[in-house]
Amino acid sequence: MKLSGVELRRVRMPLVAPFRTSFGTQTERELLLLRAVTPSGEGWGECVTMAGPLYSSEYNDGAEHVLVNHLIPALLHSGDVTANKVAPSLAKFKGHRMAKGALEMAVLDAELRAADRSFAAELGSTRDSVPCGVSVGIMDSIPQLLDVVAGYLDEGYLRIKLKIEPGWDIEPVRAVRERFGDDVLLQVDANTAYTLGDAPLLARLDPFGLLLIEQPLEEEDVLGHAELARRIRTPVCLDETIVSARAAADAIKLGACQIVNIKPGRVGGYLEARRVHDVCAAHGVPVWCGGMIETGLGRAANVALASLPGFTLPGDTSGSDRFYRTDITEPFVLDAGHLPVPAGPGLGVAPIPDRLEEVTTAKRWIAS
Ligand code: OSB
Ligand code: MG
Repeated sequence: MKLSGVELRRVRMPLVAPFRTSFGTQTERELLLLRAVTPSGEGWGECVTMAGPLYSSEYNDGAEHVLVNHLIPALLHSGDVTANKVAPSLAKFKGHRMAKGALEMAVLDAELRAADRSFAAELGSTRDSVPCGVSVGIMDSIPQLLDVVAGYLDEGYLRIKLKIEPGWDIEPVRAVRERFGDDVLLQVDANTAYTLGDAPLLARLDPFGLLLIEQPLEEEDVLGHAELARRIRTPVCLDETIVSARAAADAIKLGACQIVNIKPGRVGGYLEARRVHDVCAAHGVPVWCGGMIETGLGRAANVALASLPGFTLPGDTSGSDRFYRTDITEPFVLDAGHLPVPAGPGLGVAPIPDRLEEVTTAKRWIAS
């Protein structure tokens, strides 16, 4: 497949409500979209970086810079392009996995659309719908949290994830358990907000029967997570630490995690995400699909990935209306706690042109 060029768009979309995590509060989603253009059609990629380097070291302006000045030119000069060749063609550039993943996604979408084949079929899907969870931000008060959780349970979400940080951990978990009971699938996500010295505090979550605690310690602290996993009963799940299939294999071998959150952008794309799935499956480690507040484009691909057999826990694959009043694609709508796996060619969804123009703040075209 010849790559004629890539259009890069900056997009800004308001969130339905502020989303607060241990690393900050977001009221809007600023993101990069890529459109890979080939003689046989086009494909869409979504970059999961955010405005600032708070979740990981990557961020929008950095991703745009490396895409425009390094990654896209290298791909344009690499001859015929296939999705499988994107990562090897870009391997000499260190890091920037989210930017690389977005470019690979755009090429993969173009390739699959041209071949009339879906992301799900290509990745190895074994289901036509996936069970969905929802990520609940840090709130100003416990009553407010309980109202928000009640709303999501009414909507049919099958699993609740509470964002936690020091000072907002034991009490919100206790309150949700007391109000909604022990049968609710419940887990927490710290986004690196704790240290190993907090092990006695985190052990106080043990009685609440959580599915998992996600990324309690900093990204590089693999041995710290292994030690923490020995000191608490809640299973440890890693998010930020797992930047590749190799990182997953190492973390599992060192006892740093019993469960893995797979986010395609964080590991450099959907093809590496499948390899993370395969490594975890080979070790009997359950995985689930994380989210990065994606538009319908990234959400479509995430739902496809989440339909692989090793995804045995509900993911952060919520409906479009969890974050957006109006999405740029047809919205993903929950049906009895599940989302349908798109079956059409490529992502199975595409931006609605007028809607995309409304949220686009800048556009540039990169060709050789
Ligand atoms: O750590 O999982 C995370 C959102 C942005 C950055 C990091 C995370 C999250 C979420 C929301 O928890 C996931 C989603 O529903 O998109
Ligand atoms: Mg997380």
